[in-house]
Amino acid sequence: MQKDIESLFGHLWESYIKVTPSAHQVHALLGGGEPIVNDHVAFRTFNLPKVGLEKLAAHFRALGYEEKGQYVFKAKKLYAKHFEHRDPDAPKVFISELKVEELSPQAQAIIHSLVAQMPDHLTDSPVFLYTGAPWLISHGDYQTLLAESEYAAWLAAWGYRANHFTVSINRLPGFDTIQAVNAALKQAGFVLNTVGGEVKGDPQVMLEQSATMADKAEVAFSDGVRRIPSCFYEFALRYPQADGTLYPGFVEASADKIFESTNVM
Ligand code: OOG
Ligand code: NI
Repeated sequence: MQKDIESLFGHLWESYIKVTPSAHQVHALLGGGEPIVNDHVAFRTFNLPKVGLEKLAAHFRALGYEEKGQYVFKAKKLYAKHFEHRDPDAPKVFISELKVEELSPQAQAIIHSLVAQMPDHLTDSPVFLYTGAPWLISHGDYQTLLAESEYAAWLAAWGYRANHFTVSINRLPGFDTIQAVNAALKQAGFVLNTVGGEVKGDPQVMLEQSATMADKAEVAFSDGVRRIPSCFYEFALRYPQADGTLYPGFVEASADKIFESTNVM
């Protein structure tokens, strides 16, 4: 991998494992000490000019990533794009944004007040992609957002970081099916996301996915520290297309359920 890509993903991994300690156990369990190849990482943001999807995407485009797919999640009020790099070892990148204008006036006001706390040019440097929340929020405002949009609440609390890494089962020696991966995870005590079933997708849509339920970690709210859902690990198995190459995209119906891996249990 290009040095600059490797370095960015190294930083993303560091900030992710700080709040996702079980990621180490996932690697130990599935990798058996060998390096794990990641299929993709995902980011979340608000669709406001200062922090919209394209502000994040710019840093990946600068590294040679190209925009490939677009996705709409009507009920969750989200829009997303995915990006790929010609280097097959460079993880794909999935970036979604919340359509803030579709929320209640109260939720909109909270979100605008968070983004207003950010210095204007913070997103100019790729460092913002892994420095967490560039604002302070009260636990009360977090709960107000949570009642309306779990996505908004998660983003308000955790900010900019990889929301999940994703093990590429295609590149995982020792496991041929997603069912075998899920069985190993459950045997080790992991709790899987069961929304719509443990396996999202099937060979017909050329992508099967599963995910752990997010770890919990402490957030310093303006009025005290609370433990809330942080980040999760995803597992993806891609199937070959007619031309023999693996399907490179995402599947809206499956992604819609993967989002729920940060739900409060
Ligand atoms: C992204 C959920 C979608 C996938 O692989 O379909 C996704 C998120 O939870 O932010 O990552
Ligand atoms: Ni994902």
